[in-house]
Amino acid sequence: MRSRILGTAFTLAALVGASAATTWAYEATTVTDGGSLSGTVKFDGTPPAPKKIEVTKDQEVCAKNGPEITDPALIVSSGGGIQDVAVVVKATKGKALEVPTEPVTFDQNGCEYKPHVLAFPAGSTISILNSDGILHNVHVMGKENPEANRAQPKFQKKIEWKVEKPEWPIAVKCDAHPWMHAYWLSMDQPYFAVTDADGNFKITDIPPGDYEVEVWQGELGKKTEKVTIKPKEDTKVSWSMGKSS
Ligand SMILES: [Cu+2]
Repeated sequence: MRSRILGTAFTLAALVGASAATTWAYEATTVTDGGSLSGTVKFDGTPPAPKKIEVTKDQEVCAKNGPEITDPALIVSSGGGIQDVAVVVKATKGKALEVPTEPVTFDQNGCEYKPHVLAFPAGSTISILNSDGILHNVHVMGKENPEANRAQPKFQKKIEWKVEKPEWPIAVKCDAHPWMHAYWLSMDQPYFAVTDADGNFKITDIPPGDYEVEVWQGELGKKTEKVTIKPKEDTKVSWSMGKSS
């Protein structure tokens, strides 16, 4: 009996030690009176015209979704909303960060990455699809996570890739098609969103309180906003970013 108790105590100590070494500051709790944060991120000033990319290779496949590829680096809707902006509430506790049981899809289609900005919980497996049937070369430029560079030949429809550590943004490039670029955001807490084509986002179940919110866009950089989340209420915001902000 005594040895069993000692054994249990030792196991617990080992687990505590292990988790202290591998987890981060975020604490999962039950959220019963959470509020939400929703709104739009708009371009400050006159929106730039979408940049067209010159396709210099594999023209027949790369043009399959249309004769031209629009550079995804900065896309502003007719209403001024910015697509692919990351909105990250800097929460230290709240609902659990749930790693998806199914892989998260990241496609290469018409020599474009879909989506341009992919946000997911740290620990997720990314399923990198090759819908083009040509050689792509996925170059994931992690700093906290290992940098990795893998050719994906035309016959290889899928590569699965686990991103263990929180880190954002992680630049992703194709070494075969220099215009292909994207970002992966591996998050250490669940209160994040990426804006849609109209610049809209919504984040739910946030514990009431005051927060800083990081707003990031690949071309425009990062800025910090402040919000107050009230119990069971939606806090609506309209933020802007520009070349100089
Ligand atoms: Cu490619």
